[in-house]
Amino acid sequence: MALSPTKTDEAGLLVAAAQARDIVCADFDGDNTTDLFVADYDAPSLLFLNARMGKFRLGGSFSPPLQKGARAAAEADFNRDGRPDLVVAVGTALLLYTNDGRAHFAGAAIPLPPRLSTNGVTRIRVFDFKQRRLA
Ligand SMILES: [Ca+2]
Ligand SMILES: [Ca+2]
Repeated sequence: MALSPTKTDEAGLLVAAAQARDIVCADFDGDNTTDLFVADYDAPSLLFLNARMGKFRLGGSFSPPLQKGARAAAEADFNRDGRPDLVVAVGTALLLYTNDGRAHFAGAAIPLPPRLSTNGVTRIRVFDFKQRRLA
């Protein structure tokens, strides 16, 4: 099924995100609906909160604010508080945004080994190497 610009606009998803590099789905605001995080390269990344009935609205807050240059993103409950968090690769940095459960995120940089900090991260996959459930 082709996605028409009209339907995309009706859903609230028609935005200038020409260089979207990754999309992460999770219930970031705790309302039992799936939200969308779009990691964008040419513009700051965006969080679309599910407004139900096939509609989304921009939402959430990020500190530090989202920047352009995102190359990849992933979701998991990194701090094991039951709320989905985000990790975003921006330029040569990797930022962990912990979620308060209402789509308010506090970010902290994750130090990268020199090889990765030179080339940047272009893909993120989450795996629990200690066999504890993350997501
Ligand atoms: Ca939601
Ligand atoms: Ca969490």
